[in-house]
Amino acid sequence: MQSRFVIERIEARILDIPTIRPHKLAFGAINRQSPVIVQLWLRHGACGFGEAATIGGPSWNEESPESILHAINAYLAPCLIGQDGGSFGRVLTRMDTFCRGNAFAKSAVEIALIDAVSRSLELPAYQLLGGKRHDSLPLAWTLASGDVRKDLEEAQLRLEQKRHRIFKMKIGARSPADDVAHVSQIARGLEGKATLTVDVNQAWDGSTARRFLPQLIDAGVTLIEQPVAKWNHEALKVLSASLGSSACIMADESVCTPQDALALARDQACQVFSLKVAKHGGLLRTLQVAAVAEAADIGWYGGTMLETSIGSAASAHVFATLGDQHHGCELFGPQLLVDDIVTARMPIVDYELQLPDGPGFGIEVDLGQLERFDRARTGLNAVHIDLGQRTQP
Ligand code: MUC
Ligand code: MG
Repeated sequence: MQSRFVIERIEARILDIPTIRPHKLAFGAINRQSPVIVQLWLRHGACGFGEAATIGGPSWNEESPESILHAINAYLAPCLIGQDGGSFGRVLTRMDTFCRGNAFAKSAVEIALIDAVSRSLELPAYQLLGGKRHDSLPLAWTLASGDVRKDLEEAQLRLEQKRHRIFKMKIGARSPADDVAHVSQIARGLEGKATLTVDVNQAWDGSTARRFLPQLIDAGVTLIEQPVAKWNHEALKVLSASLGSSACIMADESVCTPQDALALARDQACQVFSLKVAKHGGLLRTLQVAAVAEAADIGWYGGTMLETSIGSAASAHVFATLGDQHHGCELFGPQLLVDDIVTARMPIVDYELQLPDGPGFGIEVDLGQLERFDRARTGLNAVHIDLGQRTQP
């Protein structure tokens, strides 16, 4: 093959990195993240890194670190070795032919490929994705300790450090009335200093959402993420129509494929999409979902699955190419982990995440750190979600 970008080798491994504190979501709590890290070598020598992270094994969606690793090792890597990696579209089609679904696994491979090709060309990856329109993006932090005092302390510190002034609260594990009380207390503590959002992670049914969302808005919340089940477009539509201009409904679990995006747009079911490279199946498919958003006058938000600096930098590169109709990003994954796997993290200046400009995703991976956290070396087991404070089941 004549191509400069023939794929020579692909390796993947699971890392286990503790979080700085328990992270509590509607469906349970985690103390550890288990990102899958991919290394992809091109025949002429360039190497790229990719990542797919999910939260609490297969409890956020169907994929788990173990299923991602298996899909890459058993199906995706073998079907790509010896292929021309310079045609990203063909690579995606080939992965789809050998393996249906498995968007997270495909995204880790595609990220590594785009890193390797842009490093070969000595270009930042955003240059291959259309060029950057943002040098930085407002960076949210998630308050998810489950404790009002601790959440407020965390928020105050981050405001003082000029790191974050958008705070997202994870709700849905307790009764809706308790959640409203928790959010109201935090809102009072941060009044006039911060923008507040909530993520219900599908925990409510339509009537609970209709009853309690107005109370959250009265408390000062302006963006409400995935209040109901991902299939429940009807409830999303009713909520979007009824909230007026005081707050926006954001789809997260509901919007994975471009077809999901089209259906939500057609139903006028939300005002914002949370874009996440992993659930869309890679950087190019994130651009496709973002194109539907722009065409339908839907805003975007730079979402996270709590990746290390590899996945976060890859996400920052694609988000930097998108338009102005955004609500900032939440690429704070590296800050939630006790340590990172790069030599230097993306800087945060005046509440904004700064896009790194070097070749590839502009970050350098520390191979020693990969060894340190490698599950194959530490022998740790799969993460099981901790049902802790949940009132059900
Ligand atoms: C989600 O559903 O948005 C992102 C940040 C966080 O705290 O949880 C996630 C997943
Ligand atoms: Mg979410």
